[in-house]
Amino acid sequence: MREYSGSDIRNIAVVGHGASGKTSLVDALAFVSGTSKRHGSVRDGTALTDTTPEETDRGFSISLACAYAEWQGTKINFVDTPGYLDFQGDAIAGLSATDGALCVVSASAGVEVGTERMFREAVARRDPVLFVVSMMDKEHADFDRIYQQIKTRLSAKVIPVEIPVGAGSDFHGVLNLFTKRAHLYKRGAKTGEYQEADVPDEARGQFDRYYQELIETIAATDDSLLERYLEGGEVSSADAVTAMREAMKRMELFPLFCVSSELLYGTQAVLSTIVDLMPNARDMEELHAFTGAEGSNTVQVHASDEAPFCAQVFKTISESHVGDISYFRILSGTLAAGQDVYNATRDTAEKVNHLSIALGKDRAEVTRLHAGDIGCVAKLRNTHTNDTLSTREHPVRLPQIVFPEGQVQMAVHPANHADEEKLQAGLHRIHDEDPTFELHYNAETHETIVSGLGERHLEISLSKLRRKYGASAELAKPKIAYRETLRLRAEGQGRHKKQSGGRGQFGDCWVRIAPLPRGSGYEFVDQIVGGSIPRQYIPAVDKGIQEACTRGVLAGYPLVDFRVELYDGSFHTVDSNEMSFKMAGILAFKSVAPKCKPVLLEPLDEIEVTTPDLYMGDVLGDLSARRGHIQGTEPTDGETRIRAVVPQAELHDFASSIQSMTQGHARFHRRFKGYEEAPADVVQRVTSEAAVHQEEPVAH
Ligand SMILES: Nc1nc2c(ncn2[C@@H]2O[C@H](COP(=O)(O)OP(=O)(O)OP(=O)(O)O)[C@@H](O)[C@H]2O)c(=O)[nH]1
Ligand SMILES: [Mg+2]
Repeated sequence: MREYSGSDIRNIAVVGHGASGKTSLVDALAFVSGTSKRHGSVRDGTALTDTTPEETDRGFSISLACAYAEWQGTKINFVDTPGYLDFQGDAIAGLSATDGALCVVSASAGVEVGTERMFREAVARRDPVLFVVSMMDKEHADFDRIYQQIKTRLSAKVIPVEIPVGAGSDFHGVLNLFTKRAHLYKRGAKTGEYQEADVPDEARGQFDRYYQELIETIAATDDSLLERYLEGGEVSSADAVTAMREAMKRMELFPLFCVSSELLYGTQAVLSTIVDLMPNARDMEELHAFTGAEGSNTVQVHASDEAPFCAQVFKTISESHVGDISYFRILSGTLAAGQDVYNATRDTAEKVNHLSIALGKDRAEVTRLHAGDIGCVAKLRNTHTNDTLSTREHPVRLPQIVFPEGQVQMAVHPANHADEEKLQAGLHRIHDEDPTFELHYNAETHETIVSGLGERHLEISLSKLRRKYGASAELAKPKIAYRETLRLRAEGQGRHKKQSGGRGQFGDCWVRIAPLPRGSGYEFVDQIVGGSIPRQYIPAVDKGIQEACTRGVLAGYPLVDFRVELYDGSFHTVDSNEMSFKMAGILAFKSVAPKCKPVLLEPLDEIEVTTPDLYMGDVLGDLSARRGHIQGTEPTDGETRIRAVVPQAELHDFASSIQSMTQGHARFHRRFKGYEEAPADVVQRVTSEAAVHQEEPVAH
């Protein structure tokens, strides 16, 4: 393969709703370009960019994958992204690594919530977007209807550039409005071969209507073109293409195309259009990177071969027998096979032994890649998603990709105890591959908690864990970290005495226990005067109480926010020791705390839901049904932001219920707020559960 420099490279993310036909389109584009030798299919598990067992078994994409096509002297790098919300992290990573997006809309399903989300994401990043109506061969495929849907639901600036000839089983060609030429396919053929022809009679009416609209729309984006057009002059197709490319950069126009990836109709035209209309990799927006491993100064990064090398790793995937593969985009400079590089994010030296470009799971080795290109390298020692590779001489860190936050939390338990170590190591490896999969240990409930973008995300992450790292685990509802506190003050004695022949044990203390405001924690006050307890034993009493309060008196949850005053006691010159006074502290806590009117505290989260107004009533109702307190609502741009405080115990299935209630339109953030006294029915339930599980302590 020849070397491509940035001006001959296009980097394109393929985005859209789940099952809209992205993976099939990438396969078809790579095949008709001649880069890939076989026309694969998602249904048979042979598509170029759905390759892991998790993907081929289920028939949808889970992680991003790269492929490329060489077309008209240009290399087009595709990043196929998953459409399901649960795997949105990789769609974001895909957009971050590219300069433009193909937004795929199925001709039968139309605009869906994932289409909307990814379109808005691309526009927010100022990436030109080209819409492709896929599956034009399917029954009920209706190009006009999809065009209107995109226009009303996504952007009035969408404009058809290529229209279908026929639809459904009669779909047999595409008509380009710029060139006024049709590509007509032999009905039913799947070779991608076509005949070029003038506008066929059957499409004449449609052509005239759309042509008029296209030229007027383009002219309206460019003053000199508009003048010429209004004066009756001809707008050449070269001028129209140039004006459209400029308007696309300004987010003023979004061209619309149509294809059938299954039949390969319209696919060559999409390739040519990407070359003509999408920005080349050299024209990328200027970036600022931080200098060095620690530095906070920034330097400008240009996609120039002459500048120092730097690249961003937007994905790492570990493959059995190969190890980690890091996918990166070169932002500046060039990279040669065998080159030493420096990971400034982790301050580690790395060597690029096998420099490759990916075509699905196949990798072709190359000797050099230029600024703007996308490549991959196997077996870096300590490089993960979001790291910057640069050089020792010019170390920089690029701004990081911001991944969506976790929406669902589950506890994860090893299927058997022997797997515990493998499980922990494997979970960390999965996090390294997929930053939206996170884990932490909850010391209060003694559980490892994993979080992700949806239940399916967590389940599939565990299948990966089993296959790649041989660790079986199960997901469970996380235990709630209740706590206890006290309402009243009380006092009393703890006396430990043991005489069992030889030296005995003796410790005796008197304490007052009093509640403290929420969040104050624990205080110990030494009020001993006159040496009723010798100095050296006082910390032991404190220690005993701290140990005892990890298991509260109501339901065995840690008791917090109280003060202990140690005001009296007695000792024995021979039998007293630290151990005896620690025991006395434990006994004092056990006898006094129950007299202080213990209460149960439950953890609460602050939730911020943003939902289209249409669903606001349902969301408010759902939050109230979860014992949520609505703090306020704020309108934002056709949507409403609702803030509420909701007990964690009620939030377990919140993510899936809110998604189904709002058809995937709502987004939410959740963060820990604090503890509040639990209502009587919760206390009743928790204490009776604790009574049942008395043998399995919640906290040790
Ligand atoms: N008839 C027909 N079916 C298609 C076409 N393109 C895709 N399909 C089918 O539609 C389904 C979804 O296609 P995919 O390519 O997996 O869609 P995707 O957008 O990659 O889906 P996710 O990876 O889940 O986001 C598969 O069963 C494909 O075989 C097409 O042009 N014609
Ligand atoms: Mg896919």
